[in-house]
Amino acid sequence: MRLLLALLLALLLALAACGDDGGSAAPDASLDAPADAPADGLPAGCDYAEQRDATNDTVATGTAELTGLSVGSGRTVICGAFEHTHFDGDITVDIDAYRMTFDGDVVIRIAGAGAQAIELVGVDIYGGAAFDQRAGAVTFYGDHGATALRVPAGTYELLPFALASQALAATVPYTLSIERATPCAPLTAGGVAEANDGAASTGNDVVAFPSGAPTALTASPADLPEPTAITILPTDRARITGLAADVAVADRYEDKDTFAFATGSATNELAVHVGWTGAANLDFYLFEEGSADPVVRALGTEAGVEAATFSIKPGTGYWLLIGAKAGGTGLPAAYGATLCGAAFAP
Ligand SMILES: [Ca+2]
Ligand SMILES: [Ca+2]
Ligand SMILES: [Ca+2]
Ligand SMILES: [Ca+2]
Repeated sequence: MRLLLALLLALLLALAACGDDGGSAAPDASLDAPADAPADGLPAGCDYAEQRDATNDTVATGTAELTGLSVGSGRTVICGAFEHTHFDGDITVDIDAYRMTFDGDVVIRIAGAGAQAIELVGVDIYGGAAFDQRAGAVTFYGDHGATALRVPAGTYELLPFALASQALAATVPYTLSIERATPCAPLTAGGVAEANDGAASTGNDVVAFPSGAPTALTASPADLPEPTAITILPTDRARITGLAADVAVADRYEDKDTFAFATGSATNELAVHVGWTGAANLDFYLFEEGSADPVVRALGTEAGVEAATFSIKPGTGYWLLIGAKAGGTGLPAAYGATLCGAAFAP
């Protein structure tokens, strides 16, 4: 009996060791395979490969592929493709859905050579018992797409999508990857302080947010972004501070503060954390320098923090705009923003 128990324990330990491997969850993997070898038949670098493209669109009538994957210690990779053969005549090129489990802080990314040429590529993430509660989203921008999620442990569906006004000329393979996040730890001192907002708090507004209309450059020629002189390298953290003033405006935001910065030649991801105290609702937007069309919108309603992780273009000038939502309380509010650069090999 004791021998039987020992054998059972050894078997359980072996199974547990397999479960630690960054995501090789194929149930048919043989027990004596090396811990990080891909399961039988999978392409190199893939922990799961798309199996039934024609029936995995849950936005239509399909069902998610049950990958059996969970987030492990490394990067878990799902390999799929945006098929060029089933454009729906409207805007849908291909939508695929994959079910997997994760917990806590994760980063979800999508990459694929050729995906940048498709009009809109991203990933929607759904949780809840019926997988109908949106837990997050990725937008492909630059050379990949990324987002950081903080979610309860559970099972989620990831839906990579490609949308365009016409069919693709050729199928575009993609990798959808999930790994544990390294949070952008907020800096609490120093940095570049807002300096040019003026008595009316409009000196650095730059972008207007008219109700019911798209964002636009302000009509005033007198406002300019704050020149932070920050160039974010992949390992950099930088801090910006300012004051969201209590001003009356006919706009969706009261005080808007815009800060110019640039990315280094190897920086293709950025995490931004904005923190403040009190009841104000601050949001932030990211614009390519000179444009009023946002590439990132961080519009959460959590008290005292607004944070997002996203892909970004290397060697590019950007504007970070921090705005105080109109109609709330808690202004003026002093804020600190921390920018954390990163490099991801797509
Ligand atoms: Ca599909
Ligand atoms: Ca597909
Ligand atoms: Ca200000
Ligand atoms: Ca301002």
